[in-house]
Amino acid sequence: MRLGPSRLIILSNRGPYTTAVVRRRVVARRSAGGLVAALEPVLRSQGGTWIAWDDRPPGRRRPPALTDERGPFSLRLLPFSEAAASNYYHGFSNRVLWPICHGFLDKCRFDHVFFRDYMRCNLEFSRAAVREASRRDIVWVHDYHLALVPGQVRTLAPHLRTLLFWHIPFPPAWVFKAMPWAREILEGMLGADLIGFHTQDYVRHFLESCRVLLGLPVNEARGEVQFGRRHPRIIACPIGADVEAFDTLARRPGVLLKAHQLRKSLGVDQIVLGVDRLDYTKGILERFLAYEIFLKKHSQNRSRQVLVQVAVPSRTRVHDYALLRRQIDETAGRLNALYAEGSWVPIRYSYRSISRESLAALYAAADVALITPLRDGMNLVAKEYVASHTRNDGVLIVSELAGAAEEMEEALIVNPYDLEKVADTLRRAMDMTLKEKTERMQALRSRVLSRDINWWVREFLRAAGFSLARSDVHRGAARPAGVPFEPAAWIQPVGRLGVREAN
Ligand code: ADQ
Repeated sequence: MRLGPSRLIILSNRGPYTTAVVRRRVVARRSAGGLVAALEPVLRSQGGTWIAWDDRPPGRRRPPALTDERGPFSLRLLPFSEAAASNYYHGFSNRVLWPICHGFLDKCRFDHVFFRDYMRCNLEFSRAAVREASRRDIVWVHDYHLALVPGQVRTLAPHLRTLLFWHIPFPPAWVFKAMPWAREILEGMLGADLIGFHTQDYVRHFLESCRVLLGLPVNEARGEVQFGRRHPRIIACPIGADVEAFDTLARRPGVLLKAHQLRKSLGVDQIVLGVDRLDYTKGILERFLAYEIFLKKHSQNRSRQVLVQVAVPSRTRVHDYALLRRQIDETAGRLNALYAEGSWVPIRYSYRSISRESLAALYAAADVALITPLRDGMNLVAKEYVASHTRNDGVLIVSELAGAAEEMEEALIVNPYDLEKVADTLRRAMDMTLKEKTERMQALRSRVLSRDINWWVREFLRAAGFSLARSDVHRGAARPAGVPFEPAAWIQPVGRLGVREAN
């Protein structure tokens, strides 16, 4: 079966475009994420709607939600009041579901007002989906911000086919159970016909939660839950990176030149790289401490390497994130003050979002990628690093607590809490022979390249009973993100625009 006449109704917290002021006009630009790059072409070929939260800060002359009625698909941005949005997003999404799913119970704040507004905002999404979808359409819900949507859509329009993909980990039942609304969340998710996670472990945890918390019969072998008269299917479908984009960029002369200049300006033998959203789950602080152990152990050749860490601002309004930012700043400062020699400093740390071109140049320039999250659903940076090493050089060190580790056995796998071991593994990566590096990277590349973001879209829809021709998904790294996107269709009056953060 092909997708046929079905249109796609995509729901995600953040929309696929950001807005910017160009010559006093608001112009939409495509967001940098791989998800948008993969889904946009499918939406274009099938038609449909992307529904997201209108997270632009309120302003006196705020334009109505951007919509492109003339294009092959439209965009609906849902405005919420500031208080509701804050409880839904900063509150329940980021201070309840995010920490509990990553196993950080101490970071959770179980506030009933958060859940009340989460339910309300989810209901706005659900109503918008039901308004947009015709009987034949597919509603595809993304991530933990919208866990109640599948159940709400099923109540409002039982005939609609709903799919859910959960981008973060799903914790063991005894952890999930600590959340006072665990049962409501599970029931909401079970409104979907198909639920996807990155790994088989998360599938097992979810099934276990359905059995333990809801008392439902589950069939682990078939990945099925019996929920009333329905049998929602639960599968593992690991997301891939936007490989074509990074592979293409990393071969571009301009990007290679940038990588070369970077290496020259840093003036070291080896560059170790960390790239993350600034989040406590990413283990940046622990990485710095492991690097300090490395510096102490190998004091004779210290200035031969540098750790380049780029952190993109994220959730800056949440107190824990502001605190973490300060701790990371202070630790980088302390290490640089303590271990600097002449003009050499051990850590080059920057706190900003960078373009994909610069990211590809950094990946290409780095001898070692040190990807050590304390817990991560997948981690696309690890896959992007591999996609950018077109000459099969470079060493990947990856945390065993990231979903990515399951598919990357040729990487050097570490426990990010074991700082001594991380430091020793870094030494091992630096001393690795070219032959071993090449063999490992070749194996990693063949897997990362074949299971890219387009594979993931096809695979997930196939599991839902639809098939997509390869030509229906994105081909080529065609349009770099950030280039104005069909400006004529998108120009709106100027509103007050804020600085965007990641996720
Ligand atoms: P994230 O937690 O955001 O995603 P990740 O998968 O690593 O984590 O994706 C981060 C993305 O941001 C990458 O595509 C990377 O290129 C980009 N990025 C990181 N730092 C950047 C910087 N300084 N400037 C610009 N871009 C930067 C969530 C889950 C993950 C899961 C993904 C996809 O937490 O576990 O892999 O969704 O499902």
